[in-house]
Amino acid sequence: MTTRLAIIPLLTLASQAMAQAELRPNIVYIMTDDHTAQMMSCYGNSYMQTPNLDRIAQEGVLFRNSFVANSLSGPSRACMITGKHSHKNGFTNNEHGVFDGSQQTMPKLLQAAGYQTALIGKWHLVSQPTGFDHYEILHGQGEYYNPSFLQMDGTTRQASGYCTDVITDKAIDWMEQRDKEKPFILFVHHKACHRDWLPDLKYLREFEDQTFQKPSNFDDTWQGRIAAQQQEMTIASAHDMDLVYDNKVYLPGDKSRLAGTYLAYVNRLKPEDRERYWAFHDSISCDFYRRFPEMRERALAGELNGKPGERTMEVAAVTDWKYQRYMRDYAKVTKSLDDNVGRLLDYLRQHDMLDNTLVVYTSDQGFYMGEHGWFDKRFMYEESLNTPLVMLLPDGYKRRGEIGEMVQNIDYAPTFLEMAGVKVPSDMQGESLVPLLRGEKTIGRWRDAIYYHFYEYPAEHSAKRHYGVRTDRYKLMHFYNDIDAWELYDLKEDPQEMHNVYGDPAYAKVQKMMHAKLKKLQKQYDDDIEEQLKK
Ligand code: SGN
Ligand code: CA
Repeated sequence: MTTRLAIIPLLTLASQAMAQAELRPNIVYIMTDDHTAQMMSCYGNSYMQTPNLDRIAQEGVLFRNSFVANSLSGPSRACMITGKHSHKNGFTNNEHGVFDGSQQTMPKLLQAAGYQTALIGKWHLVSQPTGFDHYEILHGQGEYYNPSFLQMDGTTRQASGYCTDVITDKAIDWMEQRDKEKPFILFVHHKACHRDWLPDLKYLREFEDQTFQKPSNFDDTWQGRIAAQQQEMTIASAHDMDLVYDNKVYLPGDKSRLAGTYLAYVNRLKPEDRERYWAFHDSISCDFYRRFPEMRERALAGELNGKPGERTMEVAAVTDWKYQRYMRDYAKVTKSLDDNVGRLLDYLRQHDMLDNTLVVYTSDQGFYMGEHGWFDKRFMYEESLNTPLVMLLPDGYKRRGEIGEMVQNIDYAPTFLEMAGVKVPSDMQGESLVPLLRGEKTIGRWRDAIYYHFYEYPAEHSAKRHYGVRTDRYKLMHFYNDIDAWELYDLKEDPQEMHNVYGDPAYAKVQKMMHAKLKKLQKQYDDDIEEQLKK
C-alpha cells in the first residue's frame, strides 16, 4: 500500500516533467544578411514575389515595426545572442572588435537547459562561437560560390554549390542526425543577400526583363542632413558602387577599386560554371559599353560621381542603368533565399515538426534599395533601422497576422528563453515577445520607444556615428564624433525622412519630448554617451 502511494506522486512528477519537456518548442532561426522588407512581398512590396516567406507571414505573424539596435552585421548578431545593446555586449562595430565569447548568451543558456544548439553559416563575430554543440561557419563574410566553412575542429572545408543551398543542406543534415529526444535551436545564418549579390547560375536570367521603379526620393539632395551629405554609399558614385565588383561590368584587363575581389569570388566557380557565368555577364558588360562608351575610363577609375542635383544627363543615365543592375542582382539572390526557406519549411512539415517548432525569419538589418540614392545600411533612417521579422508559431501561441508593437533584435534572446521555460536573466535588456505571440493585450504596457546606437566610423561608407530614439511617430538622432548634428523627423508627415525639423519652432514641444525620451532610454540602458561627449 505504502509503496503504491509513493509511486503515484513519482509517476505524476515524471509525467509532468515529460509534458514540460514536450512543451519546450524547437526553434529554427533563419537570419539572412542585408535582406530588407522592401524586397519581400508579404511586406506589401511589388518588386518581387517571395512566396515562401509569405507563407510564414500568412500562417504565422508579421512584425510591422521590427528594428535593430545597431544596423551592422557583427553588432546586430551580438545584440541578438546577448539580448543587450552594443555598449553592454561590447561588440560595437565590425572593424575593431572581437566578441567576448565568455559572456552570457542565449545559446549558452539554452544549451545549459538541455537544448541542442547548432549554428550554420555566417557568424562574423571574429572569436570562435561558444555555446553551440555544433557549428560550421563561413569565414568573415563568406563566399557565394563553393563557400568554405570553418569546422569545430578548426579545419576549413570547401563545400560544393551555391552558398544559400549549401547552408540549407547543412541545416537539414544537422536536423537529421540530431538527438530526436531533445528540443533544439538551430541558427541558419545566410550570406545572402549581402554584397556583391552573386546569383545562383540557374537564376542568371531571372528578372532581366523587369524594370524596377526607382523610389521617389532616389535623387535626394540631402538638404538639412549633414551626415547624409557626407556618406559614401551612393549608387551614382562609381567610387561607392563599384562598376566591376557591384555591377559586374568587366572586360578582361579592366581595373577598378574592387575588381580584384570580384575576380577572386567569380574564380571560385568550377571552370564549366565560370564559362556560363562569363557568357551571361559579358553580354551585360557589352551592353554598358555600347550605351556609355565615353564613361568607361571614369567609371572604372571611380571618378564618375556627380552630386545629386549636379548630375549631367549622361551620369544620370549611367546611374539609372546601375540601379537596374543592382536591383536585378539583389532580386536573383533573394529568389534563392526564398526557395531555400521553402525547402526548410517543407522539411519541417514532412517531419511533423511544425506544431512544436518556432520558425523565425529575420535579417541582421534592413537595406537601402535606392531610397535617398543609396545602397548599404548603417543609418538610423527607416529602411535600415527596420529589419524583416516573420514567425511561424508552435502550438499554444495563438496570435496570427500583423503585430504593430515596436520590437527590436535585443528581444529575441528573452523570447526564446521564455518559450523554452528558461528564466530570463535580469541583465538582458530586451523584452520577451511571448505576450505578443500569445495574443495578450499589451495596451499601455509595451515600450513606446526604441533606442539605437551606431559606432562604425571612420570606416567604409562613411556613415557618421550616431544614436537616437524612435517612437511610433517621431525620430530624434544625434550624429557625433567629427560632427555634432541633430535630426528630428515626423514620420507621419514625412515617412521618407526628407525634412529635418530639428530646431523648427513648430516642433519645439515634440523636440523637447523626444530629448526627454532619449535621456530616459539612455538611463534605462545605461549608455553614457552624452556624458562622454561632454568631456
Ligand atoms: C563589407 C562590404 C560593405 C558592407 C560591410 C558590412 N564591402 O565590408 O559594403 O557595408 O561589409 O556589412 S565589400 O567590398 O567587402 O563587399 S555587414 O552586413 O557585414 O555588416
Ligand atoms: Ca548585414
